[in-house]
Amino acid sequence: MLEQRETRTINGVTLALMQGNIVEVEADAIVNAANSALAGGGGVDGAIHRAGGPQIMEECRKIGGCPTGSAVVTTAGRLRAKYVFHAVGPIYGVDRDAPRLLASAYQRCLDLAEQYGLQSIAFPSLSTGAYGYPLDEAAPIALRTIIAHVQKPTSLKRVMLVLYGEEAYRAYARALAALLPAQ
Ligand code: AR6
Repeated sequence: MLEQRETRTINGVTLALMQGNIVEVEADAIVNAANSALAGGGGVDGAIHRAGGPQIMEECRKIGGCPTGSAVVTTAGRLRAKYVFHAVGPIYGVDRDAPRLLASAYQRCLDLAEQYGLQSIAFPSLSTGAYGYPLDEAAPIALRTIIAHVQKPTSLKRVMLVLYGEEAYRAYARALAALLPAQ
């Protein structure tokens, strides 16, 4: 089940906090929480490749890899999206400069959305599963990066953060309330 639980409007752009499985979202681009080898894995990555089908992995193999803090583009197979942006977040406690790399992974996806002229994009909570980034530290970084981006001219009309489970949702809801009090 996918549920929209909270929204803000910034400069005409809707920022939505959703709870559920990101593969159920309909968006121009769905962001994957990938690894730098683009090798697939568990969590969001596993769910996206399972639901999207083998075409996505074929394209990942051709691309070959992606540096931490960046993202690459494939088509979206059977997902209800035009593109998958495979973003690589930092591994907490391993990668130096993790806050900057996490912000950069979100920023790169937002820049790709502009480059492709997209109206909607759905992010998972990058790095907060297998990569161990604490939700309460990651949520303000993700939200600040998105909010700052949509305060400038943009093709985007809707940016979604799809949170898996109540704990992740609450961390983002708290961070959003601190950054942008409810309207
Ligand atoms: N929809 C939305 N969010 C999800 C889903 C889903 N279907 N499944 C998990 N989450 P993770 P990372 C949440 O581990 O930390 C993979 O093996 C999850 O609860 O998917 O960036 C890759 O191949 C967590 O809050 O990504 C990489 O090797 C968040 O999504 C590595 O894990 C991110 O968890 C990437 O680790």
